[in-house]
Amino acid sequence: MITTITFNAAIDKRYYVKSFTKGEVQRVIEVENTAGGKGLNVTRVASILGEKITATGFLGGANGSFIRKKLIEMDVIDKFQEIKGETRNCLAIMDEDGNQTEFLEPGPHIEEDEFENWLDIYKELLDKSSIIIASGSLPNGLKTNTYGSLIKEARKRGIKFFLDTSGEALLQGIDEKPFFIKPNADELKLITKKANNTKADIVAAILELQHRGIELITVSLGAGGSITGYKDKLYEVVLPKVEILNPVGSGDSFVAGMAVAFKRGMDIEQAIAFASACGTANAMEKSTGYLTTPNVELIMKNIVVKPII
Ligand code: TA6
Repeated sequence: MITTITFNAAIDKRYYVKSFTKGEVQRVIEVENTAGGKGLNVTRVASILGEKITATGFLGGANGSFIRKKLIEMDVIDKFQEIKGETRNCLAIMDEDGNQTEFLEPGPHIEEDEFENWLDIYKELLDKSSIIIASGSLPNGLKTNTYGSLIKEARKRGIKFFLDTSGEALLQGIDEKPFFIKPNADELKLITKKANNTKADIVAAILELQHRGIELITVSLGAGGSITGYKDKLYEVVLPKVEILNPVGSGDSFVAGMAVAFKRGMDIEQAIAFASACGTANAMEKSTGYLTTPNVELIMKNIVVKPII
């Protein structure tokens, strides 16, 4: 079973405007509200791909109730811990030139007893999960080593832990050797404390992280594709050109695709192609953290995965 963790869930509000000018009144042409936060984007995409997902984390207030209704619609098992605080909103403003501006609220404060109650849920899910995916920022009240402590418990049970976060939470999570991470160039620089301006820099950084015990590492290069390291081999991906409608959630869709690929026993080159196709298919949709399987299949045919070493 695949379990997703979203500690800092959000209602992702997508505003489509003609043009976005600071300091002016803006009439919004189109609004879309989705169950968001990285982990819930992963949850939705993995569900569309045909997996039965258990989703956990924290939800509270009217926003939390909205998300619980969406979980029912997605046929996802809801194992979220109810909190007193209000689940946040995250705003993505898109204009007709394709520019995107995001406003990410910090989210609610998590009380100590709420986290303790959630740990009981986590312990129960450890016995049922083959893959755990934790994505996104940590809300106030959670220690920066929270992901690290969860990874430690998962590793003891041979569970593959996929971690997609940033900042101090990523740095401390890495110390506990998650199975998979997907740092972007800035996060990679934070981890290795070395420049990564060239492909050779990125290859060296990935090999260093594998040496530190992380088995699967993908460095996203945005539209330029990605470089992945697995079992002492590295692969680069050349993506087909597609019309981009909304790139928000593409990283989350990639993570969902990679986890589903490993659950289905794909070999590494198929897994990289499948995950990359999911990330690209998401960007082809106006909705955030969404894709269609026909698009994934179509893109799979046009993706090139090349071994580097
Ligand atoms: O990756 C896109 C996204 O999931 C948005 O949907 C928005 O919810 C944001 O990231 C949340 O990021 P955070 O790092 O705060 O969890």
